[in-house]
Amino acid sequence: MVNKLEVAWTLATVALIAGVAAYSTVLLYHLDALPAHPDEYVDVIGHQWFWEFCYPQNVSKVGCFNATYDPTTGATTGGHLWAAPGSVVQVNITAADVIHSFNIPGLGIRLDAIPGRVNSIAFTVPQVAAGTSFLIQCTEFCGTYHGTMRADLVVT
Ligand SMILES: [Cu+2]
Repeated sequence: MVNKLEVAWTLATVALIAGVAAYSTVLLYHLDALPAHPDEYVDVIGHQWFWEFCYPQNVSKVGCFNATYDPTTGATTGGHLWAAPGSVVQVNITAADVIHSFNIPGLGIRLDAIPGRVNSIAFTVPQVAAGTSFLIQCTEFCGTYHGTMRADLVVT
């Protein structure tokens, strides 16, 4: 004999799980969606052991820039990921040699840099004063000098 209460709580559980699954699927789709017209495209290439930033569509920053981190002074020189406050930036991330991971902890951005593949993510630069910088750190162990694979997102 079928207990009506058992049928009811089974159906309620199935409905609850189906609802959470549907909501999560839609949310994940929107989280991965890239903006149609970001303000800036930046190609990010991970190397052992530095980050390279290229600005393919920015006439004022043509070319590629390597970030050089000096662990004795803690300073990063050379190239930066430059972006204007409030701008929407799409970064297209790859690697030249081994797997790296592009991470901006201050903005909650993290995406793997994989040779032969381009991973893209977009974010909005916070409305902060010009000159403010956010640490960029490789978070995938990539060899001897992985710990020095740092750069800065510099708000211009
Ligand atoms: Cu690394």
